[in-house]
Amino acid sequence: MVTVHGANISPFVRKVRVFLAEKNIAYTLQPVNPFTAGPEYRKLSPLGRIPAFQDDKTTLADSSVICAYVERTNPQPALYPTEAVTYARALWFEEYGDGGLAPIFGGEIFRQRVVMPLFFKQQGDEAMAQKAIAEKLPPLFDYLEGQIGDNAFLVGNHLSIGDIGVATQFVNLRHAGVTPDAQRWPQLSRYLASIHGRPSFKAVIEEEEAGLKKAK
Ligand SMILES: N[C@@H](CCC(=O)N[C@@H](CS)C(=O)NCC(=O)O)C(=O)O
Repeated sequence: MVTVHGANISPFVRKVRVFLAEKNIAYTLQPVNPFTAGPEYRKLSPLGRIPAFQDDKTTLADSSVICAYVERTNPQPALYPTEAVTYARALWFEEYGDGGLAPIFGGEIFRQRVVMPLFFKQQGDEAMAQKAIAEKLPPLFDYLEGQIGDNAFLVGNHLSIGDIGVATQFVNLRHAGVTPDAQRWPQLSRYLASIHGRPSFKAVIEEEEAGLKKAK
């Protein structure tokens, strides 16, 4: 039996949940708030972050580690390309999401507009969010627009960890009321609608939207 530990609005928890859903692997989501979790949780996740993962063989932390492990234990359908260049490109897009998009989408926008008011009952820094939206998002969107072109996926002809790693970050942006302008970024908008429309993403997005609505 597989258990994922974490909160559903985390982009990294979502990355693992979508990955498991695409692999058709059943799991239980064990709720963990990383900001209030006690020292016991560090036995699962030594840095105290979410997600953590358990199956009958091991315990793991970090969404990238978890996904890479699940690919080895459950190779089909393949979510990492096998050829060297496309494999590296898929890893690059995963990192673009984790290291490039997350600090801005998460820290500067989602945290200010959603986490602070809903979960900390404090006013977020709306000026920070506005500045990030105006100045930091356009170059990130421009890059993705150029990389996607008229393709269905970022790498090759199949969904990969690169798509999951990028698209999961856009869910947090969407929760914060921001979506790329379809006039200015038509390919990115089309691409996101398609990836977020997959059953794997759709299910978690609907669950999260219901939870956020309830928390308001
Ligand atoms: N590289 C990690 C990042 C995970 C991460 O930063 N999770 C956040 C929530 S979205 C967290 O646990 N933050 C609490 C903390 O850093 O103490 C992964 O991919 O799993």
